[in-house]
Amino acid sequence: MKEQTKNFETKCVHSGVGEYEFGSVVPPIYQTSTFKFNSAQHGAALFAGEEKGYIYTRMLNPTVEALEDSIAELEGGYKGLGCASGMAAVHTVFAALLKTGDHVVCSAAVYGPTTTLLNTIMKNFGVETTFVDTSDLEAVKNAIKKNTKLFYIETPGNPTLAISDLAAIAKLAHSHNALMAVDNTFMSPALQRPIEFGADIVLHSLTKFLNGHADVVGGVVVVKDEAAYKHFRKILNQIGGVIDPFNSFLVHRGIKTLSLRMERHCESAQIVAEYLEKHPLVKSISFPGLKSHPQYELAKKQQKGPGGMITFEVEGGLEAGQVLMNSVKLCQLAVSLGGVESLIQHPASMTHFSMGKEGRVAAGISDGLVRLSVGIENVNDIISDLDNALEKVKEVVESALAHKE
Ligand code: LCS
Repeated sequence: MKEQTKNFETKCVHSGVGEYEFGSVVPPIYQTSTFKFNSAQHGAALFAGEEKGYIYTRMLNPTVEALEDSIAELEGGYKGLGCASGMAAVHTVFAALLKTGDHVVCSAAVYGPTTTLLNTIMKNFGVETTFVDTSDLEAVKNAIKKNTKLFYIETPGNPTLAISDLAAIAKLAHSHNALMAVDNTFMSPALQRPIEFGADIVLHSLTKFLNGHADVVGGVVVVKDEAAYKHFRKILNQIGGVIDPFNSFLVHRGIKTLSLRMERHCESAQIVAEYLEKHPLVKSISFPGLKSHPQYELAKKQQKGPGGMITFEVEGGLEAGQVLMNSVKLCQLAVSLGGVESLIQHPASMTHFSMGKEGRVAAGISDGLVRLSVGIENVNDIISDLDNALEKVKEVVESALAHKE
């Protein structure tokens, strides 16, 4: 019989799910730190890698592995490695691929702590980084050095939503014997599968769209072959930043609705972005589904949808932006993103504060920028919330103008 190839929506429901005791339909939670050996010889054989089996949860756990297999299948990779957080995943990638004397080309617009990790801990270990606008291919080419070993790309970038050409950068990386790692957090595999464009490594903060319910912190690294998997597993085992079984179970559960949620995130964010773009108090807006986005065409080529993230600036700069964030009621004023609830936050003073002003200016993150993660509530409710808050902004802007006169 021919094996049936599954479509993505079907994979979301079934990937990583096997056969279990008592006919359990979902993977059981193996909430154990360690696993009994049948004999001393069995234990020795497991440690020597001569037999397959579980030893100790930091090394591998069945509930964690079910999640890892699920994400690897969704991304089209060989295997996943579950990490304690998105930052643990970022660190695992750097620790596995870089050594003293190596150079990294990194997107300027990345999650703030990723920049800080490269600029502090990795720098202390003798790794040098050039941050460039990776949506500009010439800038990427100019940043390459003899010792460039890794191209670290976030697309769409956090928070500017600048989009980088994955296929072109992968080609560039490989022609320089370097690897390309892609942080796919903002898209999820439902909207973008970087391995299809040549990426060697894909990583995620599971905290966001993959889990989707704002109740877990986690991360994952997906690799393409067995050799890479063995190397990364060894590194992660040493670093120890692994996800635990219960959180793995929750994320795996969240993934079942990933394609449905992403459809709604994209559809609603498109409507919200079109509303904001027309609003007289919105000075600028970045959303990959708007024709005004500089990489609108590229987004259509490599993404299956625009995503659920919008960044915009209101007239009146930071002060007006703060009025907006203090006035919304449905949208929660909180960092993080990708959950069912709409969240709003201020990158310069929150998620990207650690980069410092200079880093933010170089990455195109102005003080007035506001970031919105559009949830799956009724879109009309999200728009009325923003509309009411923008009315408050109008009062502030008008009173500031009156004071000037
Ligand atoms: N990569 C991206 C693109 C992220 O947005 C984040 C977190 C991380 C990695 C790190 O993941 P974590 O360790 O938090 O699971 N981004 C956040 C944000 O924009 N607001 O709060 C967290």
